[in-house]
Amino acid sequence: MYRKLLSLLMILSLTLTFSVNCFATSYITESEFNNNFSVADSIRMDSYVTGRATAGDIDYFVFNNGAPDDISFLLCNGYGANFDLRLYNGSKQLIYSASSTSRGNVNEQFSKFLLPGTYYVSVVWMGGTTSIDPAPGVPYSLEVY
Ligand SMILES: [Ca+2]
Ligand SMILES: [Ca+2]
Repeated sequence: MYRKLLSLLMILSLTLTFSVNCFATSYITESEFNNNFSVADSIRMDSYVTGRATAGDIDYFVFNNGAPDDISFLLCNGYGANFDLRLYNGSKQLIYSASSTSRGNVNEQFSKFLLPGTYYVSVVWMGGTTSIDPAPGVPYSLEVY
């Protein structure tokens, strides 16, 4: 009984964490031009970044992982575009690509065990909605934690 309650609580807290991630009110915003590795925006782990992407606008971010750990990546998307989320190591080699073919409210989420070092993440617009007013592009939020 206690065990069941505990797992229920864990599921509940995971659900809550997930919602908080997607609807956090405190963000840092991407800074264009960030369309390749050399001009990637620096982000900190456990903080949110928001940006906009569309056809022809790829967004690159770079972060430093301080300790060997399972690192989670969450891209929240609620505006009818299909985004892919890609992870690269410090040598700019692709480690993982999270892609869904679904549009709409489909988030990209994955975890990877990462050694300490520099990593890059890119957000790539793959289709669907091209722009949400007033600014060009389709909004998303990204968290590395
Ligand atoms: Ca952008
Ligand atoms: Ca960009």
